[in-house]
Amino acid sequence: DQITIERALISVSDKTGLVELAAALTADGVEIVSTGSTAATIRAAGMDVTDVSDVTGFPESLDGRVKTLHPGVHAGILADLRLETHEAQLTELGIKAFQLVVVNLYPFVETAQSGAEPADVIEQIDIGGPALVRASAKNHANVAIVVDPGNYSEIIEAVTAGGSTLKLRQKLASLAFEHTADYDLSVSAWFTENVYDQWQDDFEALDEDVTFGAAEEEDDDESPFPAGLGIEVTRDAILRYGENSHQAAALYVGEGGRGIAQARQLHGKEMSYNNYVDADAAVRAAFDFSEPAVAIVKHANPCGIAVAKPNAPDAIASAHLRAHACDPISAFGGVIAANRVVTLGMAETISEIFTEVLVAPGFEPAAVELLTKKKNIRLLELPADYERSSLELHQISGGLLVQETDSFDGFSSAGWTLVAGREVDAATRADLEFAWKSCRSVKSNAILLAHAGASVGVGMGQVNRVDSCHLAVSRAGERAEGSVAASDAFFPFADGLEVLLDAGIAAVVQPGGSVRDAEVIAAATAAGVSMYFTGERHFFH
Ligand code: 93A
Repeated sequence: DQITIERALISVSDKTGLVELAAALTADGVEIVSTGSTAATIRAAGMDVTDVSDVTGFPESLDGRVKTLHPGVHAGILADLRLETHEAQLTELGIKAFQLVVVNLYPFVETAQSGAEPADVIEQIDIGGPALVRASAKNHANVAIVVDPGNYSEIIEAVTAGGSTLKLRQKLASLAFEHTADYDLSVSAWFTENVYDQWQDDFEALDEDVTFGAAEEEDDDESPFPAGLGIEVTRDAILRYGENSHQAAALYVGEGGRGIAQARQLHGKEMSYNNYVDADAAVRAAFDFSEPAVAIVKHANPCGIAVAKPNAPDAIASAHLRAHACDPISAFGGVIAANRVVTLGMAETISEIFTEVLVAPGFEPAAVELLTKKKNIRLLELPADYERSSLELHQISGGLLVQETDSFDGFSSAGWTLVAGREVDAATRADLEFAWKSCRSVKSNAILLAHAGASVGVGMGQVNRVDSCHLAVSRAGERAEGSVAASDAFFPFADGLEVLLDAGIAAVVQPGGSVRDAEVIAAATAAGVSMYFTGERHFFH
């Protein structure tokens, strides 16, 4: 599998180590073919080099846009010489094969970062280079591809030792595809940014006319939504990637915001798109409570929420322990939000659990000291006066949906109606209030089972309520018995409720309002379980 190197194509923007490489190849009798300034550099160092235009019989044209994009080059790279037919065709076409290709690409990222004009940035999108790299990497059975001056010494050693091995060529091919993929991702991110910049201009243009919240005197429209949103956002960071690694992403920060976007990162790897989505959901859940509360989120859904009495010893650590106990399997790799300063006690527990992000209004110095020993956890400190945005925006194709945030705070059971069973005792009532509030942070259809100020089973995001009930019950296991249940919207039939009743819940709270409420109430009554109607639902999508 060793391939002797007789002919090399070198086309590099970064000339680091070029002369040394060319000298080593020349010393070993390798013929070098090169493009414009690469050839000039080699020639200036006193070595022989063949111009690529002599190989193609075609001048480098269109200001260099077309240099190596020619069958005379690409057939020489792509021929699979294990096949007699390929060898015969090369001979017939008068094309000589390459065994080594050395390319590094136009400095696109550097040019974009220098603040160059878009037209100049676009000119630095390398087309011919990636084609050379990908063709060589595809044909690694025959060709070695080097994209990084850091690998020159390795290839020089191989040439001197008599040729490249398959193992080396495979490794180089993998690096090559990684290199072109990274390159394209940067190009794509640049395009995305430019699009967002245009949006920002649009937002700013709107702002001149309308400011959200300040009703124009002559504006007699009663709606809280002005004709334009007037929301100003500024790009704060380009994220590693979006929801998936093939999606580019950026964070835009709203003027005067005091939310997760304004949080300060104290430690850890860069935040990702998904980290922000989950951190926002976790903070939303934890900050719904005035007492010390912790929410653990995975894929934008809580897998544990708990509160603690403010005067309990190390209340926030206790809330975390009980939130974690709800579903330790799901909490692995989760995002944790606390609505109080993270104590050393809480940090000690978290340091034992693989956690992506921990976000809180503050951290005890000893907690930071302990957690910064873990390199994988990201620590985010919220602005002191954290507040959720009053508007929620959701993009749909061609536009935006805008709604007021669900800031309803009538969570007290005082306004509820008892529709089945007897009035519950104070502790059960407190658990019902906790469950009802918690379940509005759970994606619909949401069923949340709770006991003693902690969720014990969460059923989220199902397309029917019966499945959410099954999920909550199965996650709770034995803890379902005697727990209380909350449902974010009414039970359309008795079937979902029956799953909860069979599991032995003690009480249930739900909005009511189904045409089949009578059936649902009858099921609760028959089971001797207390049921309250809130008259208010809390969908969350
Ligand atoms: O403009 S290109 O997209 N078209 C091509 O045909 C082509 N061939 C090589 N860019 C092309 N290259 C790139 O030119 C290489 O990737 C390398 O970065 C650069 C080397 O050009 P020079 O030798 O003139 O500095």
